[in-house]
Amino acid sequence: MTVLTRRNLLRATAATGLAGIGASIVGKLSGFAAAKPEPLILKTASIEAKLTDGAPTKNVLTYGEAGPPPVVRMKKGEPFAARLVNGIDDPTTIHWHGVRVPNKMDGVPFLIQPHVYQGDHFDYAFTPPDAGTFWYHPHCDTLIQTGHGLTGVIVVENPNDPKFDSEMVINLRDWRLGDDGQFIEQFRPRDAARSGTFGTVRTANWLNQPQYDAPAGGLVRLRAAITDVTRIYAFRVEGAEAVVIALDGNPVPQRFTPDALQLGPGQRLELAIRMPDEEGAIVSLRDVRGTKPKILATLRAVGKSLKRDMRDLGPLEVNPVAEVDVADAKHISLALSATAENLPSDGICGSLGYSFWAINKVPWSGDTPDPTAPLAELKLGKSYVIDMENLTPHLHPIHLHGMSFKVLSSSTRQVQPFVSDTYLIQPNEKVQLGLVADNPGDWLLHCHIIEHQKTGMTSYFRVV
Ligand SMILES: [Cu+2]
Repeated sequence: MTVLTRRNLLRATAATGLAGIGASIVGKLSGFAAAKPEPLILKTASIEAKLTDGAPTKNVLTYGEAGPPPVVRMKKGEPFAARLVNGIDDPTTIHWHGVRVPNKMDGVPFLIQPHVYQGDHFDYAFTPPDAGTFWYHPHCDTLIQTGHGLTGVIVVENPNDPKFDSEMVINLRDWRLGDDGQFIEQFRPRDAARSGTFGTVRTANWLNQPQYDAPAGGLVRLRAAITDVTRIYAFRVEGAEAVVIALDGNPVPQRFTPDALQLGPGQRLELAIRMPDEEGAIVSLRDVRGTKPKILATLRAVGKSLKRDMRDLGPLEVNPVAEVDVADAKHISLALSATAENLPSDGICGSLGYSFWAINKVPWSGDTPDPTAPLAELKLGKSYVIDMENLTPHLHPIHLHGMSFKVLSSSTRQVQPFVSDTYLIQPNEKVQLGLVADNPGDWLLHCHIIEHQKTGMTSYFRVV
């Protein structure tokens, strides 16, 4: 039996020769790349930041020199480049969550790329095929590095989008801080085995309930990303007409009012909000989940009313995601469960020292003949339907790297056929997700409650 070590895993991955770019949609688009753009420098740093009313918090991590990681802007179909420079003590990488990049740009250490150690750099370059709201974060030591701040929002612009009067980008996340405003332990095993360990301080753009100005009577495009490691939100807007126009980077087939709309870590919400006509009127974005509802951020109407109408807004352009051929699709069954095992395991890029969760009864890395084997091998260009069942009493935002899927059906609720990279599966729900395996390489599939990911709910698909 092969013993899993990080070195072995990297070697195994290199031996498959899958890291290169094949005839994928992403590859095709990036094949016509124009002039090489100047790379955006994303340098990790450990800083002090004001996150509470008390003393500044030490050992906060960011990209840049101060404040939250920048909103990274890209253009659909145009080459993008970034240089990750590692200025912190621990090794890191960048994963571009939801962006369909070539495999070698996906930022998963050991499976795909080596670690970037302190003082080193790594150049990322790709052409985003889809417009929408995405986000970026490390994919190593994820609980600590994202828990301490390394989560930024990506906006991929499309010149064909309808015109809004204002745009807001909101990065939603918590911090595990004690009364003195300093970090406390990032997780508790008993919580990791349930819905995860929650933060103690909740923020939007690293602020407690920030307020932003927006034109009275205008149309606002609000882009929110849940970059927290644990928290599931239930969104509602008060004080204005608001409709969901996109989820997880893709336009929704039918717009709807967010009425306690549940979204989990890794997911993104795009709203069109029609501001009130009266100057000074306040619109609030709320999380109404659980016993402690929270106003996340507010918008204040300013100026003379622009008198816009929600019906002025044309549709968002659909992203070029291949249509799944359901009749011809091969089915892949995935059962999400708790595991009775409680053994330390060396998962991809570190472990929390526990194993609480499993996919098809195998916690990563499980006691299988080949612990580095993929969950399934998919044929390039073929259609697949993932039949995913949640056997646990908890919700899990399951995220697939590298490819988008379409939600086909659910056993427990009416679902729109929306396109996504992250599905928040409910307890006892069975869901069918359709996809075309059009991007070659090794692609992680994992729960985005990071403690669940790190204690077994992780695996990967291989597309060849
Ligand atoms: Cu989970």
